[in-house]
Amino acid sequence: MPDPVRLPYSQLDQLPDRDPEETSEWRDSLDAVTKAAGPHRAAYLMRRALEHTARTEGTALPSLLETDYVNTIPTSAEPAFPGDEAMEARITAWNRWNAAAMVTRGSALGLGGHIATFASAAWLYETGFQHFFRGKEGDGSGDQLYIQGHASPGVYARAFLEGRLTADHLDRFRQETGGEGLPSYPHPRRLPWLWEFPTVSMGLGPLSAIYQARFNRYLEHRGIKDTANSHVWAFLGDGEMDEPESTAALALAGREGLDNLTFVINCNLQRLDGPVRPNFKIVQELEAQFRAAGWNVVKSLWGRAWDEIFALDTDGALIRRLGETPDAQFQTYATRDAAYLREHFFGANESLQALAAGLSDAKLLELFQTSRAGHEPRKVYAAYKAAVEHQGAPTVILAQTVKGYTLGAGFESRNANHQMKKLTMAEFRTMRDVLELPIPDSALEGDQVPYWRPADDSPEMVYLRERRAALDGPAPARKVVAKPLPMPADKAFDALKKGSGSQEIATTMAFVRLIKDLMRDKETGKRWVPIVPDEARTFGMESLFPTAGLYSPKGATYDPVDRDQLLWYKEAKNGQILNEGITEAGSLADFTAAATSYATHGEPMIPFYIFYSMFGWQRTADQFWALADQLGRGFVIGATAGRTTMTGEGLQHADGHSHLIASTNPAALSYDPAFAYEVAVIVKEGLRRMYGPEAEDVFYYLTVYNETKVQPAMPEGVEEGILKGLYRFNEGTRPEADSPQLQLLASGTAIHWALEAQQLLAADWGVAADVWSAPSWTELRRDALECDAARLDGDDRIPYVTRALAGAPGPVIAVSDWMRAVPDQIAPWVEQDWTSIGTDGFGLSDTREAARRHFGVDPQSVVVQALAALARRGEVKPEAVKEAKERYGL
Ligand SMILES: Cc1ncc(C[n+]2csc(CCOP(=O)(O)OP(=O)(O)O)c2C)c(N)n1
Ligand SMILES: [Mg+2]
Repeated sequence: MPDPVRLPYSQLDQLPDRDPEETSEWRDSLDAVTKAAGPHRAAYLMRRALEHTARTEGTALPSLLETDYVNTIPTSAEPAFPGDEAMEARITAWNRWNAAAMVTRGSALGLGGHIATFASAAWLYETGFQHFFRGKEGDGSGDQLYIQGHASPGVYARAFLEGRLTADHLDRFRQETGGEGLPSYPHPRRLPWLWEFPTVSMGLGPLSAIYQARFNRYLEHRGIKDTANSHVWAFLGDGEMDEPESTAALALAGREGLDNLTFVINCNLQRLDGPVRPNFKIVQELEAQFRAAGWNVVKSLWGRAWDEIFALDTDGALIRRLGETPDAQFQTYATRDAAYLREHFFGANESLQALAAGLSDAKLLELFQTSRAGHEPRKVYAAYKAAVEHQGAPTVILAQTVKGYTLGAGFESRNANHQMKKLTMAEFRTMRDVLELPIPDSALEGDQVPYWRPADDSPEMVYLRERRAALDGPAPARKVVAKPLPMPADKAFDALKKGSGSQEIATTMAFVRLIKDLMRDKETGKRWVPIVPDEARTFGMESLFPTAGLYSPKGATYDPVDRDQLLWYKEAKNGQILNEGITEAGSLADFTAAATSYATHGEPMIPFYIFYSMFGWQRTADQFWALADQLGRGFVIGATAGRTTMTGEGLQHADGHSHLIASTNPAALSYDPAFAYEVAVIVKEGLRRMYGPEAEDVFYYLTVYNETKVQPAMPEGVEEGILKGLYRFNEGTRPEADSPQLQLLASGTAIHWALEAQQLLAADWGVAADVWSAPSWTELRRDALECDAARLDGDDRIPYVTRALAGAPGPVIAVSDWMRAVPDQIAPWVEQDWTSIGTDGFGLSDTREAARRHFGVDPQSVVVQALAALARRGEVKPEAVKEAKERYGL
């Protein structure tokens, strides 16, 4: 059977042809046009017909996904340019110069940097700085700028002109260890007064920008802050668009009509190694993708030099040729002479040959080498204005540029230019001439190229300052206005500290109950931002639906299926819960926006993002890294944690390692609480450390389990131990005065295996074991590392873990539902004999008991390991291990 989808559309159309004669008349007239005036004319008429029909009321036609390879806004439709173009050209030229100079000067030390990216994008940034980007001195929020990482030298150069940085700073580009250095890329953690958003791990910027724009709406709809004036600008490379994260949330932005968001994609057609789409057209591909996702697309491709030849293109031959030329060919054209252009581009047909015959060689070179819309402030301004004024959809500007523009023939359009880190003095002299900078030859004779800045009272500097003042001060800028949150009342925490009586509850449930209570707090309740990627029911959070509501900018435009039930799925415009659907990356982007709202908007929010622990750190560790760079604060909850605790889900669900990944992130404080009261103590301390008067730039990672257990009441005096990561939960009793003794350390749900092993050891082997809860192996290790470092400086601090265990008799056995490397983190500072057991290897699906036996972490296996440790010390007889194995069937 032939593939039915390949049939002509006329045969697939579900609407019957009511008048085949009329249909064929239409077809015939199109044929006639094609014959008489060519296919381009026929296509033109079709487009006009589509447009006309779409405008007729009641006719829904799909819009075209691709337009011609020309500017969306023709010169005739450009708005008046409100700036002084010559003045701005001089300022841009300084920035180009200083950016290239700072990288070149640093390259002498072998430090590296990038020149070609900013060179191609200079006007894209400058037009924003002069006319659009709002600083924070107005409403405290301003615009949010996601700057392309490799363009940062240009942003530093501008900050230098503005007087925010000195020449000394520029000379400390990429030399951060001595203080006052400038980080290679936008890193808020390294330069927190300037950078707001880390972008250089490509793909994360665009994803974050979309969720930032959405979070701005959330803050507004929830009545927390009016963010209507904030615009999110994301500057991206065309190569960067290949990262899956770059396009992952386009549909969300389109669906929610985020007209407070603009993507500016610098389409220089090159990435690091070579062309982005050698045989294809990246601009056209992106146009179709963005349009399909509901975005407003503005293509800014050609400079004004092209206008006069477009006017000569009466039969559309030029537009067709532009449309069929692959990107890598354009790159080549930009480096060839006029004869090559006449032969290869215009030689394609007579029409084009005739067109080129009327053009000078100089004109041809101008067209192909430099005339790009992204190099012309009027065209960039027109695109930006269209973007900020467009309503109901986000805008993407596809700006065509030449990579390395103004850096001379050695750079422009060259495949290797991304990694070229310096200009020779001769190249600087040429650049000076091209940019018409008043730098005397004498200044370009030494071996170091100088920075250059006009006098403070020069018209350029006055203009620059006036423009920034009109736009609410400098940008990018990060500002933290201290606004500590009051601590919620103890009641909510106390409920957990009392224990669950005879009721069995999982730590996940305990956590959810706690948060539910905290969300009722009068002062801070509304600041909680619950985030969950479609697993709320799994974690028992559906009880939050009707009370907190699920955020939806449209509210609910339908009659909910479960409206008559208690726990109905209540969507609301002011809903508090962000349920993103199945996207951990999107949820973490949400979290990042909420976790940094204290700085971005001066409004501290308390996000908690709860996920299947396996799909958090493992999938999105790099985003957690960016979150830490961005100084985010909040609670991250890995639920259904542990390799063996979730029954039956198996290899790809069974997380036995996220704590190890989390331990690699210096801003993440990781905890694996065993009991509900530990959760309460940790969350309370988290609120104090992240939202109190001396707020720290950290976030918390807690793992919670779905195994129901009786939760004990909190013993006296254990709070410090919980927070530091270790405390003795109970002591074993020695049946005889000389019974062997040992220490069982456990975290998370493994505490219950240790407690059972404690009983077996006493009953079956006459061994007394103390049981310790270790809520944070990672924090214990960090403390120990700090102590080691302090010791080198003569400060004899003893690690907490060593002190806590000091004098505890017998060997130490550590057990958890994580791989051994997690508890092994503390082994060097434990003076006793050390054994760890854990769940190394791939998970599998089975009952909890069977899985634990398989990994050798169930209570009986703990007993065997304990006996082995004692046997090694001669404290039990050597045969005890074998006997125990037989007795327990291991
Ligand atoms: C996730 C990630 N992978 C790789 C890189 C290394 N890298 C930096 S820039 C670059 C090429 C960028 O090309 P494009 O996005 O087109 O930017 P352009 O400089 O051309 O504007 C690469 C591969 C990175 N920074 N991040
Ligand atoms: Mg590129």
